[in-house]
Amino acid sequence: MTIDVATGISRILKQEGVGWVSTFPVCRVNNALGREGVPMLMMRDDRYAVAVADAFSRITAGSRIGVCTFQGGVNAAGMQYAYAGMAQAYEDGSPVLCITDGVPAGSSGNSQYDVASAMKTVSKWFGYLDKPERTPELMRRAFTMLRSGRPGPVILAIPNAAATYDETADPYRPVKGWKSAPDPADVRAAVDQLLGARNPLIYAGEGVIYASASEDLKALAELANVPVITTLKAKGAFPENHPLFVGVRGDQVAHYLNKSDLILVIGSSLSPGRFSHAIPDAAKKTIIHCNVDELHINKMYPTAHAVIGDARLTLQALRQEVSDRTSGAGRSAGDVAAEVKAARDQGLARYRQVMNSDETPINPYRVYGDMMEVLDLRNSFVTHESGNTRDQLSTVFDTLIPRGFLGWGNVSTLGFSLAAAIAAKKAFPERASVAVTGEAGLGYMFGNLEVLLREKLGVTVVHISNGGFAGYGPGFWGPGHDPFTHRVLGPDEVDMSKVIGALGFHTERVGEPAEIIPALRRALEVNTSGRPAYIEFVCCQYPIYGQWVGRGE
Ligand SMILES: Cc1ncc(C[n+]2csc(CCOP(=O)(O)OP(=O)(O)O)c2C)c(N)n1
Ligand SMILES: [Mg+2]
Repeated sequence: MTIDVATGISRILKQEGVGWVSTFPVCRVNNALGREGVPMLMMRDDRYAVAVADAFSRITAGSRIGVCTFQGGVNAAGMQYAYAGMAQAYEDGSPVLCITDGVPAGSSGNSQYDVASAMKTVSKWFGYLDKPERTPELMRRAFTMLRSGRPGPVILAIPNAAATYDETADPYRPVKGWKSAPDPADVRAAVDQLLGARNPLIYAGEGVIYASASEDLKALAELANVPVITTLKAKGAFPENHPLFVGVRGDQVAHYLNKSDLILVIGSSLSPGRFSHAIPDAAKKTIIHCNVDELHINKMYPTAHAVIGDARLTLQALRQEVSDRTSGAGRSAGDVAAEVKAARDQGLARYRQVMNSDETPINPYRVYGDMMEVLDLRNSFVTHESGNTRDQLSTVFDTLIPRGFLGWGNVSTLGFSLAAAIAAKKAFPERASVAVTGEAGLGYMFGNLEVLLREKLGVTVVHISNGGFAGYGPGFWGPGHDPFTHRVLGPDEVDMSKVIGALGFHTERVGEPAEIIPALRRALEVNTSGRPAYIEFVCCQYPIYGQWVGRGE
C-alpha cells in the first residue's frame, strides 16, 4: 500500500510503542501524527518540546523513548531555538528522538545556517531521509541508536514528508536494542585489583540507571563491602538510606575520594565538569573504569583497567567473580558502614541543623527537609534547577528509588526542571511531581505554564524565592561573586503567587516555616485532580552547599 512518509513515520512510532510526541509547531509530520491518533503534547516553545521528550527518556531510563518534533527546513527558526534543548540532551547523553523538516532537494546552501552540520554537533546520529523508500531503514537505524550502546539524541530530518512509498515493500519491525557483555579476563583483572585494595570506593554514574542495574549495584557493593558515591545524574541509582551510601557531594564524599586507593567507576564517563568531582591524586590511585564504550576510557585520568560493556552485565559479572574468589563470603573489610555513618553525620551536621531552622525569611534547607517529610520518597519525583536548588538538593535530599530525583546537567541549562516534572507526570501519573526552582529557572518557565493547565498536569513548582541570582560558587558575597548581575525584583516587590494564580494555578505564598508542610500538602492534594500548583517560599539568601572535590569553595 502506498503511503506518504509522514504517515509511515507516525505508524512506525506507534509500532515502537511511542505513546505521545511533544512538539512546537510547525513540522510536516504533525498532521499525520494527528490523523494516525498519536497524541501531541504541544509545548509553548521548541526548546521545551525537546526538553520534555528528553526528560521522558531519562526518567524512564530509555525504556520508553521520548520523541519530539519541531520546525526545520529552510526556515529553521524552530530548530535554531530547539538547539539549546538538543545540546543539553547531547551533553547529558539522553536517548531522545528529534524529528524535523529537512532542507528539500534543490534548496541546500540557500541560507546561512547549515542544518546538517549544526545537527551533527548535538547528536549521536543525524539522519537525512533523502528517499521516501528509506523511511523504514532510517527509523530502524534511529531506534537502534536510541536503544543500544551509549545513549544520546538522534535527529531525523525529513525533506519531503508528502513523498510516497510502498509500505509493504520493507515492512517495519520494532527494534529491541542490544547490549554487550564484558570480557571475562577484564572482569578477573578488575576483581584482582578490587580484592587487593585497602580502601576501595564505588563511583556510580547514570549508566547504572540506563541499564536498570540498581539492584545489581547494591548486590556488588554489599558483597564487596565497598562504600558508594553517585554522580549528580545518577543520584538515586543507589538507595540513599543504605548504610554504604556516602553521598553525591560534600565533605564526606571528599573524605572518601581522598582516602580511596582504588576507585571502581561504573556507568560514568568520569569527565570532571562543573558539576562533578575531580579525582584527587588520580595518578596514585587505581582507577577501574567500567563503561559501555571506549570513548571515556583513559580520558582525563589514566585507566588502570577498563571493563567495557553494559552496566548490568558488568555488575553481575563482577559480583559473580567476587563471590567465586571469596567462596560466597564477600570481602571482609571491618566496619565500613560505621565509618560511612560517622562521615555522613559529620558532613551533613550543618545542613541537618538548618533543615530544622525556624528563622524568617525561611532557610531553603527547611523547605527541603519539610519536602522530605511530606513526600512519599518511594513514590514521588523531585528535580532541581540550575543554581542553589541543584547544589543544595543534591547535598541533602534523600533519594530512595532510581529517578525519585532527577539530577541533571553536565551543563545545566536553566528551565529544564519544569520539562522534567512534566515528563515525570507523563511517565508516572500516580506519583507526585515537584520542580524546585529559583527565580532564573522560573523566568524560563513562564510561557510553558499554560501547558500544565491545558493538559491538566498536576505538577507542583516550588519556588525558593530569594530575590536574586545566586549563580555559582560563593554566591551573593565573598570573592568571585557577581555583584553587578544578581538582583531581580524579589518577594518584597512582586507577589508571584498572584501572578501565577491569575493563570489558574493553585498558588500559595509562604513566609512562615510552620506553614511549609501544610502548604505542600494542599498543593500535592490539588495536584491529584490534575491542577498544577505553585508555591512561593519567601527565603533568605543562603548559598551554602556541599562542594565538588577539586572545584574550590
Ligand atoms: C540557560 C542558562 N543560562 C545561564 C545559566 C547560568 N546560571 C546558573 S544559575 C543562574 C542564576 C540562578 O538564580 P536563581 O534561579 O535565582 O537561583 P538561586 O541560586 O538564587 O537559588 C544562572 C544565571 C544557566 N545555568 N543556564
Ligand atoms: Mg534566586
